[in-house]
Amino acid sequence: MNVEDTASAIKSMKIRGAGRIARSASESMAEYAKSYTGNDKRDFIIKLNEKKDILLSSRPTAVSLYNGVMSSIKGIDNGKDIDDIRRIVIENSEAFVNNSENAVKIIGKYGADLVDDGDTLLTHCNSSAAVSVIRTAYEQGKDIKVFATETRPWGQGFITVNEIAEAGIDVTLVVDSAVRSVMDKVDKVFVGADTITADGTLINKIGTSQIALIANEFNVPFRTCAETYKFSPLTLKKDDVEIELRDVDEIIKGKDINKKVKIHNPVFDRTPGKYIDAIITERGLIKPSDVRRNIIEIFGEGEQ
Ligand code: RI2
Repeated sequence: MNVEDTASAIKSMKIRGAGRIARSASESMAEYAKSYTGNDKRDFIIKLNEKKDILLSSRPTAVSLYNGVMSSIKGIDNGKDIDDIRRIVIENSEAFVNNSENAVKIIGKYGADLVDDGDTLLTHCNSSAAVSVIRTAYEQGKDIKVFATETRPWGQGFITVNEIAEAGIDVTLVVDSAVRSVMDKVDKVFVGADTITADGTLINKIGTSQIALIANEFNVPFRTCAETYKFSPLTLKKDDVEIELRDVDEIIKGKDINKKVKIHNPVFDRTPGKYIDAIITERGLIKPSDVRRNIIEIFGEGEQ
């Protein structure tokens, strides 16, 4: 898919999930590099940067998109000629996508090692990384049950319950507001991540922070499953991550509602690191207090 179509599919959530949007954006940069027919190296670099900006403007919150796109154009300024720059972008994109897919599998394994036979798990929204943990635990022969939230307003929980049921796992769908009423039956919570800031704050689907608070109240371990490209180098100096506000129609379409009612539709919320027992990454388990050091190791200190 070309860059413009990919950006539009990300905006309209035809492509969704922090990992998926990052991979498809990176792949579309490679598609653009393949299709470039000009013969001016400087023009090629300018156009690649324009395409980067189109993708980055499609959704504001998940840093995975930023990291995926930026890694696909890494080193283009050092490209010798157009063919060399093309090769760099294609190879960067292939490496990003492969590493991303592998990371989800590795996270599945690390997360599953934390699950005990007989556990009841709870998850929110639809996270490939969290589902990978649940599936892997089941494939290890553990007898598990899962609660999954509906996840208003988009209802991505329906995707999750179908994926889990198709894998043969016992799964129960609950509305978001039922989390506290079932937490006494839950042994562990696993959710995904859109962005993890340098101070270890998790930014994930709206409702996540309430689940973390309830898990904390019940002494249930709360863990987020996050490939390290969900870590934000942009927050090393300043945390000004924008929480996306989406069209209010996502909430009220088809509903009988007085025109004077104001609607607020934030898509993500912030869970402070103190409520997170561990971040499960492809590098292993990371404490929220160690995120800053990991960001510097992975991305360097220079990113703004
Ligand atoms: P994976 C999703 O966002 C959810 O917030 C989910 O937890 C997160 O991306 C991570 O998903 P949205 O795109 O990368 O549905 O683990 O708004 O698949």
